[in-house]
Amino acid sequence: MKKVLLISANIMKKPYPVYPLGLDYVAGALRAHYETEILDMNDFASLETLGEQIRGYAPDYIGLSIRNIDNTDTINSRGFLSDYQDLVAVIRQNSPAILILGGSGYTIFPVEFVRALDADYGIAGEGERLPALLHGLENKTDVTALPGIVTKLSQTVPYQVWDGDMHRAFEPDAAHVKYYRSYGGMLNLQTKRGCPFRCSYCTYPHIEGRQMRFFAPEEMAKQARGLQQAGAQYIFLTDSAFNASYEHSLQVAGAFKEAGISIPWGGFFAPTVPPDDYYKKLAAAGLTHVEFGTESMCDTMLTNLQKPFASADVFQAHQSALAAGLHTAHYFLLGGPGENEDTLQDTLNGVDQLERAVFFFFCGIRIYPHTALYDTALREGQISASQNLIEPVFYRSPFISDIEILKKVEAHANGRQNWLIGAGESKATRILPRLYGRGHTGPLWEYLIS
Ligand code: B12
Ligand code: SF4
Repeated sequence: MKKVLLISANIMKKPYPVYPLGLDYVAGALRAHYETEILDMNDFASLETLGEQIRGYAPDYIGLSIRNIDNTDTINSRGFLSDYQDLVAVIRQNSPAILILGGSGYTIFPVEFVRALDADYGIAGEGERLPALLHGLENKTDVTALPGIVTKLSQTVPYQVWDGDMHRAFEPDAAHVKYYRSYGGMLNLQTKRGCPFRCSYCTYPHIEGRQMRFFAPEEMAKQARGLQQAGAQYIFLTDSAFNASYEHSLQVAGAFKEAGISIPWGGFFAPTVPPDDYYKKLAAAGLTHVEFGTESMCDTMLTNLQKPFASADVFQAHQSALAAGLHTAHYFLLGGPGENEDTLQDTLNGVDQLERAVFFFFCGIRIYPHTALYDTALREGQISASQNLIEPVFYRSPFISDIEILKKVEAHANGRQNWLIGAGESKATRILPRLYGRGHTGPLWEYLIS
């Protein structure tokens, strides 16, 4: 059997290290025909140790997973391209294997990354296509005819969501699983792919597709049990918006309850008006943390950002989550098209009315290709069509600067510790390692709610 080494390149540890779930799916797709191993850069002290591991395994192919491109923070913006270039240099020094890129971040800039990292191939979108690429290479067929395949000569990428089987290969004894167990104990799980909404700045529908593809609730409960037995202390559901289907999310919660999942879990939610007792039912099945992608409390801005709800809906969703006894957080994206002093003030006033929650404020919205915001920025001359956006570029509202937004939010927050501005890195850096060190588990932002 030929050998595939799958490497997760992500070493970002904030807000906490993230288990490389995508590679479990890639390994699941390869398992029948290839010997496969996963190496996680979070679990390596140095690039030298990585070199030794690569030589020892002697793979025929190396799949490199690129999750993050940058930290998406206007205040302390940091891109990771040069780190990935260093990593690829070590891979190339230690192996003649064919190098293939993939991952969620990669999918946003597939052609740019293959060139910048001098990789042999890339797969934009789902890695379940990797076996088809490898078969094609082995049988010397034209692999560029496959959807999502990128070479150094590609100009554009024919993209299509995967409609075949999807299997997660989770190895409870793998070295990297131990790493996450020892650092916060958080593992993750995906209950569906795709987001049907059209928020103007968001890459998720491009990465995962617009049509929701659901995993069977019983299969999800089985996976959750596997994670629990492997020592997970908390499960993050990585769905773009877990409640994008109220029906399916309730079925998943029901299956968790039935399967006796006893560890807490959480995920991203859209603050749309929930059906009666929705959050109570989820809480009864173990949901503890709700992270709302709220973005603004001003209706004009919610419309401009093409959000599928209004500020009145946010209040209802919030109250309903609180009534269910859940820890609640809201994320805000400030500085989008049309943001000005008044819209910002509306948001700040609205946030004041959301009790007992944590608020994460991002000032300035990252511009990504394949989004409506990209088209707006292009029209307004903020970017050019030929511009490479791997190095982060943020949308600037013509009516208020990021600095003014930041100052206004900071003044309004007035030191309240549940208002995290920017990526909230300094507060998180101070607090999180201490809490994890004392054996606390999960996302832990609830400790900021006074
Ligand atoms: C869930 C999530 C989070 C959660 C993770 C919680 C957890 N414990 O898992 C939280 C909230 C913590 C989070 C944090 C951050 N996130 Co985030 N997150 C996501 C999200 C929504 C899903 C990722 C996921 O797990 N998907 C499910 C798995 C199954 O899919 P996958 O990993 O994409 O893998 C598939 C394919 O990509 C492919 N594939 C993957 N690897 C490989 C390798 C090869 C060789 C091949 C061929 C294919 C392949 O095949 C897989 C199966 O189909 C994505 C957006 C999205 N919809 O993808 C953003 C996303 C990854 N996040 C992003 C960012 C920026 C961040 C933060 C930096 C934000 C911040 N400033 O704090 C942090 C970084 C955290 C860290 N330590 O790394 C960006 C990355 C792009 C960028 N600009 O860098 C994304 C893409 C969102 C966006 N803005 O576009 N995130
Ligand atoms: S912001 Fe959330 S709800 Fe909107 S398109 Fe993105 S994932 Fe979907």
